[in-house]
Amino acid sequence: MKNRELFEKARALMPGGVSSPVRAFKAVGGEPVVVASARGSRIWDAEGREYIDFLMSWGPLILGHAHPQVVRAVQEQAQKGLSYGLTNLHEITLAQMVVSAMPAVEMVRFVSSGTEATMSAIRLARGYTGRKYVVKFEGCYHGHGDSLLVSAGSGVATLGIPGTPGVPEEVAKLTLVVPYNDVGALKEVFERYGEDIACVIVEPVAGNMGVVLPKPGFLEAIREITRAYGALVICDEVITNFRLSKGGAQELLGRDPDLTCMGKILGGGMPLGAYGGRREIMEKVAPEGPVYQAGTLSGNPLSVVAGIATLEELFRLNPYQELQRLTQKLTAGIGEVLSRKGIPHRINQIGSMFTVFFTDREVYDYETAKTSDRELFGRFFRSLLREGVLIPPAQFEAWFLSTAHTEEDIDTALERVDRAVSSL
Ligand code: KE4
Repeated sequence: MKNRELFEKARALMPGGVSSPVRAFKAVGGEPVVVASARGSRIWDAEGREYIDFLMSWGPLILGHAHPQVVRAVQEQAQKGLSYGLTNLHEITLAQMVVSAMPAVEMVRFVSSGTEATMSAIRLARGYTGRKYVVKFEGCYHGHGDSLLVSAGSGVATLGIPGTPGVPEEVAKLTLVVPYNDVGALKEVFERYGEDIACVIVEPVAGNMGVVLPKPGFLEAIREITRAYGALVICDEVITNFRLSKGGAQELLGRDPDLTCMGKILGGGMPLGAYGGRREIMEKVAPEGPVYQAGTLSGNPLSVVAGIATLEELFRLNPYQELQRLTQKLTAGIGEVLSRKGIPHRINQIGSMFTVFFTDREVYDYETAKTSDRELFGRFFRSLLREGVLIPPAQFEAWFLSTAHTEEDIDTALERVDRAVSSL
């Protein structure tokens, strides 16, 4: 059955034919792809067409699709049961691996998604400080929790959704939004609300307005200002945990956060999130403390063994330099093609994640990210898809490489990029 027919069936049964908005290709046009299988750096649609994959399921698959060790771990665990509803051996193993890898995390609580991690961390920060305001940065996306769908990035930005339909203004007004990388604006909001601000939540490297890097001093300023006012820093590492280094962005960029949110790579492609941080804060979480958070499938053994297998292989390989080298080869090649065609562009890259913006402006926050020519991005996306390259179907997202992407994959991808750009 063709993608189109399948998608029509999907659309009749699920809003937009998808289980998550960005998968509907609304921002880029063209026929959404229905996936049949994937392995390593490749993914196949229902029509048997093969793509080199730089979407990589939005970040979890740093070892590539269907890594044998991860698949084997899940298969073996499945024989022993899919869910117990009580603490299982593997949760203890993974909790130890997380605490050992991220010094700012002394205790951790597993949940089933990044959204659950961030919404729980916000509740914990409010419960611990007794304060109600939350500060986030424009264009950052922290999942679809009510308090965080205010001027969010990712799918909210991509679809141009105002960000708060269904979220009462009484809730939305407790979220204060400032531009990313704008220390002055952050200082102003603290001068006005400081004593009532529970926390600042930040993507230490933004991935949801496209990749945007923190300017020197930005993360330090967040730490200093929050400390001065007694507010907590929540570092949202759902994308960056184990992506940029074993200790995530905070290992590279320091600034010991009070709480850290994790997901994606943590579960190796299975549903898993976590939040953790300083023991004196985490001990406020039920049943130890009064801040309630729960979940039937939290710490699920299948997800946890997938995470353990992923991190064990990742730590054994320590592939970060090689991932950076291959990624920079790809971004340099894309830059050459676009320059040769006289197409204005900016490529923001760190480690194995990057975004191509079609603008001649430096992109350092959401406003400058929005100067990208999104109509051109849509044509670029569709042209790449025709050539057999899958990238995120949205401008305000990150492309990802994995240890399964080879030198040949990058060379082939660059040939396909050249053909795709020629037909723009
Ligand atoms: P999930 O609930 O989607 O597992 O995680 C939410 C989340 C939290 N924090 C950050 C920094 C995130 O990037 C995300 C989710 N990322 C999006 C894409 N950038 C997931 C893709 C989607 O929404 O379908």
